[in-house]
Amino acid sequence: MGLSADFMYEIINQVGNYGEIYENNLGVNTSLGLNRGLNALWTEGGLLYSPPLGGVTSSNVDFQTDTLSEVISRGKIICGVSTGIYGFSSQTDNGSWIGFDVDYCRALAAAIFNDTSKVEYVALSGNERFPALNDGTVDLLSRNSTWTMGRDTGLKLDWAGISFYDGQGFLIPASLGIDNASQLAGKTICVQSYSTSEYNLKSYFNDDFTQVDGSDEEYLNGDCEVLTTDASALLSKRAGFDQPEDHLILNERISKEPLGPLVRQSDQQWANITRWTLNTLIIAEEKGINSSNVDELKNGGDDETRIILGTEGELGSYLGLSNDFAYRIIKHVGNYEEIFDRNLGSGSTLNMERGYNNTWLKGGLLYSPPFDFGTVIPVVEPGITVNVIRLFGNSRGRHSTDILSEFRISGQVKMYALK
Ligand SMILES: N[C@@H](CCC(=O)N[C@@H](CS)C(=O)NCC(=O)O)C(=O)O
Repeated sequence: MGLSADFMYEIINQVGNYGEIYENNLGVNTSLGLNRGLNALWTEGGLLYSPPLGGVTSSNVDFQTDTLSEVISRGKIICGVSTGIYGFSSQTDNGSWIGFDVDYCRALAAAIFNDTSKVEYVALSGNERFPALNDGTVDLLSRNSTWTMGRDTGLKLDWAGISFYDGQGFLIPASLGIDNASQLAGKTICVQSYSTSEYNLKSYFNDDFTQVDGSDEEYLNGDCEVLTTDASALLSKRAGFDQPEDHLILNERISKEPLGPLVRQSDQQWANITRWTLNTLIIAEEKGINSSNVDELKNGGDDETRIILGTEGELGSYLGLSNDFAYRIIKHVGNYEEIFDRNLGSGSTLNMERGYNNTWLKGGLLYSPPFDFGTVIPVVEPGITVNVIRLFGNSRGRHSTDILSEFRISGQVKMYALK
């Protein structure tokens, strides 16, 4: 990033960590007396969650392109998915792709083409995925890929956000008679090379294990005694075993694995499209907008719902998309809850719990920034009279003809004006 190697040390040494800054400026011992609330750590009931740092990794490729224009002229998105993790991305007998990560690609196709079939899927192994994105073989990855600082900065990538909060676990034969991960030291362990799983494993066991490069096949062949990767992938793999009950997933999670779709960092517009496609799925669940009621809510919903669905405002045009891009996503693919349930949750054989992957309103970590309104006037001269239909902050949601000068605006204020 062009900083000194100890920049994090300097931040913490000179300013402190988040908790210190909060407590010193806003906390219960200050005149503001604020509780941490949503701003507590994720492990303490709040939403603060940082991707891990990850290993050292870098790429010199910085592929510049206008991805949206290329996608539109090509007539389809090229989406990199995993080679097969049931529930996330796998192929049916007739060759079509299904799963949670696949539905994200379909959502993107709905946003751009109003047609979920306009996707070409490229199956990529753990080793192949980042080079394929860096060199332009795929437009994005939607594939159990952990957001780490090392990858984000070193590989010049941009995560759209977190679509699935995961952690690394261990799958073992029940016959091994072990119930705690620390007892696995010295064992032969199957792990995908070039993955965060490999990196975490080495530091967890201090290199005291024998590594076999591989996954479920090698594990079932008996090449190793233990299989480790993201717990969600372990659940999915075990569900496909002939005798799933003969295998245990230990309770320990030895890492944070925030998974989500990602793109090259050199194309900000494309990054925004992928980010707000993910946020559409999340905010739609927050607001109870789903594929069954989206038509009704398009005209009958509250202010923000109409903004999200493009009935009012022109958010889509800022992304280079149709203003009803979010409507198209929800209509054709559904909201986050619908996608989770049919691929991973109660509507699937995996029957996973929502856990951290629930909306923040129900105790999970999924949280979308709000969608907002229409045309932006970036700089407003104090004293100027403008008809305003909505303002940020407390005045948000006001209707028509408030006079700006009444608000005694000074300096720079971003606001939305009547078109
Ligand atoms: N989330 C981890 C692990 C991802 C990973 O590559 N997992 C392996 C083991 S489940 C995998 O996806 N294998 C199937 C494949 O390569 O298509 C990461 O981003 O490094």
